[in-house]
Formats: sequence, structure tokens, C-alpha cells
Amino acid sequence: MNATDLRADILKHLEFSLGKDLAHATLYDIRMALTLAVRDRVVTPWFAATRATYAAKSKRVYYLSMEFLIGRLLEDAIHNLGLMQAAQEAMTSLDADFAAVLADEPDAALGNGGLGRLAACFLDSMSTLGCPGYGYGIRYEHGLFRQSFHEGRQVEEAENWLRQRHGWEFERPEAAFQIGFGGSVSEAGKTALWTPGEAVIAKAYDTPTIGWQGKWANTLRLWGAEPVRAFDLAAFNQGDYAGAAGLEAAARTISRVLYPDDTTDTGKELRLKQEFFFTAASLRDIVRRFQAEHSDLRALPTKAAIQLNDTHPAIAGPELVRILHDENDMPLDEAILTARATLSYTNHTLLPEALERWPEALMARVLPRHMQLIERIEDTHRSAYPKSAVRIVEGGDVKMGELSFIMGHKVNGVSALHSDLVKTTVFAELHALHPDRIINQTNGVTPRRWMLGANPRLSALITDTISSGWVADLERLRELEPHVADAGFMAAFADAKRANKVELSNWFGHEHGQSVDPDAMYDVQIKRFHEYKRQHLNILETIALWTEMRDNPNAGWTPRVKIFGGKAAPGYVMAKEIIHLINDVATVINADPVTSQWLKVVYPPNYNVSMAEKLIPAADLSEQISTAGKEASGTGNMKFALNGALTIGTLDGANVEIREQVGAENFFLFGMTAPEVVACRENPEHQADAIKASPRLKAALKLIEKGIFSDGDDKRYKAILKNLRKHDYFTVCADFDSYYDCQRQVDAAYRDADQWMRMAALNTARSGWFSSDRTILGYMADVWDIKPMI
Ligand code: 475
Repeated sequence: MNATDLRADILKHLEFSLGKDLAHATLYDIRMALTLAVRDRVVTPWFAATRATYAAKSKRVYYLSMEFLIGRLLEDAIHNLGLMQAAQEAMTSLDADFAAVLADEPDAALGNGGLGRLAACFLDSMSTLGCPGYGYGIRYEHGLFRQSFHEGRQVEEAENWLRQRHGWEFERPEAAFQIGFGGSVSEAGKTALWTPGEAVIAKAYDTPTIGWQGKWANTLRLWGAEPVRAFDLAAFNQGDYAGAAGLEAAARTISRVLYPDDTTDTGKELRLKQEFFFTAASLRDIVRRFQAEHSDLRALPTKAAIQLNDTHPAIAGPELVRILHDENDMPLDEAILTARATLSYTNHTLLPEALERWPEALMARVLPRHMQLIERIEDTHRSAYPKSAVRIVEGGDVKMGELSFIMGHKVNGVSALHSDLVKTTVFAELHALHPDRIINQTNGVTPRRWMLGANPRLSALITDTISSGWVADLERLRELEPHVADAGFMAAFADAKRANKVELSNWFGHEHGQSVDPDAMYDVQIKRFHEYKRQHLNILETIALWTEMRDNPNAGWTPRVKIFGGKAAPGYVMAKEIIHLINDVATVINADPVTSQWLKVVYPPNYNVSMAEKLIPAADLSEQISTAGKEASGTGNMKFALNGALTIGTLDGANVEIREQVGAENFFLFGMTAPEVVACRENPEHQADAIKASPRLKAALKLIEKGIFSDGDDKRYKAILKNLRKHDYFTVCADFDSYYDCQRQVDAAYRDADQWMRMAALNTARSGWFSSDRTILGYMADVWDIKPMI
């Protein structure tokens, strides 16, 4: 494929798809024309993959997820199709700035954080590996809110990615299902007949997801909600215009907005309706596809593997039983067994507040037949294990974790440590009954986006050194190891890192009016704001370091830029106060004439996938400092290590495995282990004791209290201070000294630039195991029983 052909197609789309003359084309027009020209090239392999799957009647995987945090697609597709050079040349020939064209694409932010981004990496790997499958989710009109800061406080604004045409999707008006809610249930022989009281239409929108080198493509099918009838003509004719449109508005509400709550349960009826809406539509589609090829639904588990991404689609259990039993007359016991053999469940969090529960009364009102079936599922489980105290319905709530566990043939955690904790904590009783059900599949990230796309400089060096096989076989990065002894390679590695840092600094300069010294250490913490992720531990250490620098200006400080990024759920007050504190601290520290040569704090607003792609390749230090036992895995930690940043971290989530892979000598470990944290909490004075023992921590807290960062306002951070001094569930105080000391070891290590770069290069060389290709191969072998088609 050459630039001339691509250029001709771009011009064709400009004229016939967009109705624009090149002379009047805007950046948007050029971007859309390029998108459509690239999309054309996705369609052929997409059809071929679909035809091959149908021809072989292959088993398919269906990945059900409330969230797909995809980001931009254009550059990724160009890479996967090998069109980079052609696209660059075509853009130049049209006098367009290629980088600006790529940056014009809005991020598809249909997710909150780790769980949604993991789903996006999985789609990429499934397509790269030729694993036939579909992602199923919701086509939210508004993705995750846009964040800005007003006087240091987070302000949320609705995001509007669909204001422009979404160039990648194909609307499928013919693929639509009616989804009911409420109503009543009547007995119909052995089964039951559910007559919903209201209904909406779920309409499909398909986005092809192309794999590496265009060898395979799968489909991401997102459902949009529409009214069954467009509007009430009678009301309109009587002049009631708002009333006439009300039906439509009510129906569309279901796919209107992504819930911005990451790891806290919201318990809202609309959320339950969203969950049922996309799960039911997806199951109808899956069963329809099965029945087009096969007649006996008992064979469903041999042809479909349905993965539940956390409990959000957990209603799939009872809904599949309802389809098999009520609609297809399969005996109940057999329907339960068939559904279980088809379904499996991934747990992403142990935080008790994040484990979904729905009030029984709400469930019975919104999904009356499902409530009955949940009770039948529970009865069946109880008669099989009469001595067990496990209940799905308890204290007036339906517990979606228990439901998912009981209705899945495999349950997996997302890192080795997390899967062990799943066995010993939340699902200990169920694990004792079903000892083979819980398995581990450690998360991974796609090297196409997180190295090839995000870090072209390092990618080019790697390819020059070991050729390009690493892109689809990331373990081959090990071949870099011998080159770490080669001064030429190491100089090139350091040059790539430095160039990435210069680029980031320039971006900070023109986007946020604050460029930073590329020779300083870039110390980065980017992730959702949560007390368990402990951004406040990081900012407390920053305050303590600043104090030390002022007291000791001639100590030979290692220059550092502390970079933060991330959003807090709009209702999470404590997380929002931590954001405010970081911005306040940044204002004071950055203005200090003595220390600002060594210490800066930068917090660009509205962190998203595209910002991560800029920050990660430029990072020297990766902050993975959660309270041990709380971060299920983390995936940002993997992206940093892959891009040659060293980790400062606790023994939590996948940090444990990262440290094993890269070597303990190339990882900065601090803090308590998960069992030590549990033991520490036995002492109700753990925070007071830690503060007493640490003059530095005590002084840092005091500075906040005195209003040093809040214009003398000594009340502003009362809640944070009180929490740390009185309660401190996340053991910030108990881990503080260990963290501070570890950071000073980091300072010392950074001063030996050559040695630091060797450690960085070893992180890259030894991160191959964290490819999501490895993760997906694990699911295919251990959970889905599916073989690659290519
Ligand atoms: C973990 N999101 C990470 C990542 O496995 C892990 C919860 C409720 C509602 C909406 N979103 C959520 C999560 O629970 C989530 O993102 N969990 C994360 O999953 C992938 O790497 O440790 O916190």
C-alpha cells in the first residue's frame, strides 16, 4: 500500500463521504477522510476473519464489559496495518500536519480506569492472536467526565465525544433487540412467562478491532438505547411538545452516561438497568448467532465462552438460565449447568465497598423473573452443599459476587497476590466448596499501543537492535539484555529517554505554561484518585523533601519533577481534597526561589489514555505505592517498567511479579506487606505511634495544618489531617518513613546516570511477560478452551 493510493482514497472520502473540497477542508475533515480511508483497509481482513470463523463454526469468546477505555484509534490502526510511512507521506502531500491530525481525534473514554483499559488491551491482543471473539458493551453518549481545576479544586464537565461523527463505527439498525424491565411473571406450565412493563430498543454499533499486521480483526459491539416508539404523536398534536419527546428521552437515558464511580458501588436503579440492558442484548445476540449454526442449546458451552468483566454483567447468569429454561424449555437444573459451563468471571477488586449488591426489593421490581431465578439458583446450590452458610441473597441484598462465582465455571483474579487473596478473603467459603474454580490470570498490556505507538524512539532502537519480532512476541525483549553492556546501545537508550522528556517538557510548556528541566528525574504517579492508591503519601513525602531542601540547601539534591495525573469520582470527597492539596502544594513549592531548581510539582488536568501515552515514555520513576493488599493488579505499573522507568512500590498487586521479573536490584521496594498491614491495624494507635516516631511526618502534617499551602487557612485540610491522625486505614503514616528513606535511595541511584540507565534498560528487557498477548493466551487455554485461528 503506497502513499499515492492512500492519498487518492483520502481525496475520494473528502469529496464523497464528507462533501468537502480540499480547498475548504478543515483539520477535522482531513482527519475524518484519513480515518475512513484507513477504515476501508480494515474491512477486508475483518470480513475474512468473520468468514473464517463462520466457516469453521469455531467457538468464540464474548467479553462482556461495562467499560472499554479505548482512547484514540487512528494511529493504532495505521501501525497495525503497516501504513505509517504512507500516511505520513499522504498527509505531507496534502499539506496537513500529521501529528495535529492524529491529535484531533477525541479519546473514546468509555471507562473509568484499569478495568476498562484492560478490556481495550484484551481486544487488541485477541485480534493480534486470531482469537475469534467480540467485545460487548454500552455506547455511552458521554464518556468519563472532563476534569479541570478551579483554584486547585476538581471541576467536572460532561464529555461529548459523539458531538463529532465517530469515524470508526458501523451503525447496525437491523441488529436491534427489545429489552424489557419491570412488569409481572405468570406461571406457564413448568416454566414462567415474564411480561415486562416497559421496554427499550438496544441497537448495535460495531467497531472493528484490527490486530497486528492486519492478519485478523474482531468486533467491538456497543449497544445504544432507543425508544420503542420514536415519540408520542398524539401528545405532539395536542401541543405537548416536551411530553411528546419524553418517551424518547427516558429510553435514551440508559446509554446516556458512563457512571464515573470507580470501585465504589452506587446502588442506583439506572445503573442496574444499564447492566441488564447491555447484558441481555449481548446474550440475545450470542444465542441468535449460536442458533444460526447449531440446533441443540445444550452444546452452547462448546461454542461460546462468555467472560464477565467484574460483576457488572453478573445478571448474565439468571438471564441465560431464563433464556434456556423459560424460552427454550430446558429443565432448570440443566439450564443452570449449561449457563455455568458457558460463563466465567473475573474479579478486579477486593474493596468491600466495590462489591456490588442490589436491594432485593429493587431487583424484584426491575427484574421480577430474574429475582425468582436467583432464588432458584441459590436453592440448587444449597441443596448441593447443605452444610454451607454461603448465600447469594442475604440481609435483603442480592450479592453479585456470590452470584457470579456460583454461575461461573472459572473465577479469576488479576495478579498472583490478588488471586491468593480472593481465595483467602472474599470468596474463602466458596473456594472451600469449589477448590478448582479460582485461578489466576495476571493482567497485561498491549505492546502495540504502549510501546510501538507511544514510544516510537525506543521502539526504533529496539527494532534496530533485535529486529521487529518483539511487537507480537514481547518476551523477545530479553534479547536486549546482552546489549546493556554495550556503551553504544546504552547511549542510544539514554538519548531516547531524554528526547521523550524534552518532548513532554515542551508539551507542559505550551499546554500548561510550565516547562520543566529534562535533566531532572521525572517521578510520575498517574491513576484514579483513591485513598488506597495513596497519592497523599506521595505529596506528604514531597512536603518533607521540600522542608529538608530548605533546611539544607547545600546537600547536593537530585533535581526532581513530581508529576501527578488522575481524576476523582465526583462524589468521593476525600479524594477530591487530596487533589486540592496537591495543587495547593504545587503552587507554593513551585514559587519557592530556593528549592525550585530541584523540586517542581506538575499536575496537568484531565488525565486520560492519550495523556498516559505522553507521560509514560518520559518517566524515570513509576509510583506504585498502594497499601499492600488493596491494588488488585495495576497495569500502569507494567507500562512504566516496559518503557524503562524504575518502580518505587509496595509488595502489592502485580508489583510483586514485576519485581520478580526485572530483578529486586532494579526495583525500589518499601513498606509493609499485606499481612503486615493487617497486623498493623490490630493496633488502634498505629497512626499515632508512627507520627510520634517520625519528626519529618509530624512536621509535614503541621505545615499543612498551619495553612502554609492554603494562604493561612488552617481549616482547609482538616478532614485529611483528622483522618490521618485518628484513623488512617490505608496506613500512610505507618509506611511514611520507609517510603521517605526509599526515595532518598532513589535520589542516590539517579545520580549515577549510567547505572540508572542500565537498570532502566533491564526493566524494558525483562518486561516481556507483561504483554496482554500472554494474558489472553492464558485465558484461551485455562478458561475459554479456544485455539488461535492464525
Ligand atoms: C483494579 N473499576 C486494578 C484493574 O484488572 C486492576 C469498579 C466499579 C465500577 C466501575 N469501575 C470499577 C474497577 O474496579 C477497576 O478498575 N479495578 C482495577 O482493575 C484491571 O489492574 O488493580 O483496581
